[in-house]
Amino acid sequence: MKLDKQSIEQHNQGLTAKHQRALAFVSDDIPQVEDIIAKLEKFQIAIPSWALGTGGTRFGRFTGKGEPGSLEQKIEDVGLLHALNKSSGAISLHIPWDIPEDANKIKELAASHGLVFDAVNSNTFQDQPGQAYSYKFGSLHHVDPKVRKQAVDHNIDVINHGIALGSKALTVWLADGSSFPGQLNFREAFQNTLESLKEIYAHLPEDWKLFVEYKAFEPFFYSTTIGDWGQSLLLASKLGSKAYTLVDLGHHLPNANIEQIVSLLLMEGKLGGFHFNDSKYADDDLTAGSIKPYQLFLIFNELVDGMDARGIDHSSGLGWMIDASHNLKDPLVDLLQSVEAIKIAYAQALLVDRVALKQAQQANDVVRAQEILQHAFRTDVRSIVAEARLRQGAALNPVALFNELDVRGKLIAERGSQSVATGL
Ligand code: LRH
Ligand code: MN
Ligand code: MN
Repeated sequence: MKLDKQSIEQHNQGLTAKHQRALAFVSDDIPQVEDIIAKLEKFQIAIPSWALGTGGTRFGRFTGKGEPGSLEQKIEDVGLLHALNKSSGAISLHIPWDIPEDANKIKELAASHGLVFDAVNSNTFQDQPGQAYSYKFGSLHHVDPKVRKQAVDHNIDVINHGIALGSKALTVWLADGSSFPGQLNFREAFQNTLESLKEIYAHLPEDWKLFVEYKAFEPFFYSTTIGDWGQSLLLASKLGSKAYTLVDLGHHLPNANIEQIVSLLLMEGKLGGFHFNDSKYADDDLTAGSIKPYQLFLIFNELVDGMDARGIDHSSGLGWMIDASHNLKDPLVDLLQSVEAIKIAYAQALLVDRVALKQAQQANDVVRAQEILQHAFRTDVRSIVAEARLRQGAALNPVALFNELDVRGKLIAERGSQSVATGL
């Protein structure tokens, strides 16, 4: 299904008066509001192909209906999101979960929804049917060179799929690690990973990037071979100028100061991009901004502080993506909420009075510095984000319109009510 312009316009008309009141009220105190709206209009956040169906925990999956069963339907879903918010104009594929059989056809279909292809993701954390060697004990770090070669070849294959689709980056996330002390030699595992990544790096086209994603633990519980930003940065630095560290917000040990990590990676020119999600405990993969919105704001505060002159949209070269899992909410609604939370955090970060903050820092005026940040964070910028959407022809309230139009009901009518994820 596709959303027609008329339904969006009709929805917007119904909300215009209320929206204008809220916008006028907040804009009164924000002289640079037009600049903020222009920046929000440009900002796009990619949707991963694996987030469109029901996710789960290792204890179960609860079925969703009308979920996409093919790559074509996943593209259709991202197209719906993009029509509703005009901020989800890219899709990120996980291979082999989503193999584009006919790249040109898939590209054309995506383009018909206004979508491009973001980073491609390799998968050496699961065994695939017919695969010669198992990844039970790791992939790029494996003690057996034959396993490493299989994993390297898979990554090269993923790059080739990405080239055909017009992607410009490969994201490598490894489950490689150990669950018991003594199980592996840390240095050898790291060296093997580096050597394997070098082989993959050698196949990157000139204008591509390699994102090295880190994760503190899980699926292994004693060590992860790329366990934190230091290890990722070490690899990225040794690999070369096309390699960067990717920050997944859920991949840190509890209470890590992610905004500080972001600021230093940015300073070093090694920040590749983000996988946005939120968590209370670890890799909970919850809706962005649902648990720690202040942290999300502080991350954007560092981004704006470090690179606002360049602008932080896609032209900055950073990868912006959601990486969440949906077990309770409709995945499409959840993704709309995540995109909204990210844009709110960005808008709030643009409000920070940087001159005053600098002065407060220079004067060690702790109270003033806190006031400045919290003033921005506590400003209700929702109407500013909505105005950016309105100007792009998207919905003033995407979640409300999704429900008004019964989008899920229509998808169920089209695709059937059997869950693709569980067959129930
Ligand atoms: C690992 C991860 C990584 C994978 C995705 C499915 O926890 O965040 O980015 O590619 O989940
Ligand atoms: Mn991730
Ligand atoms: Mn994760």
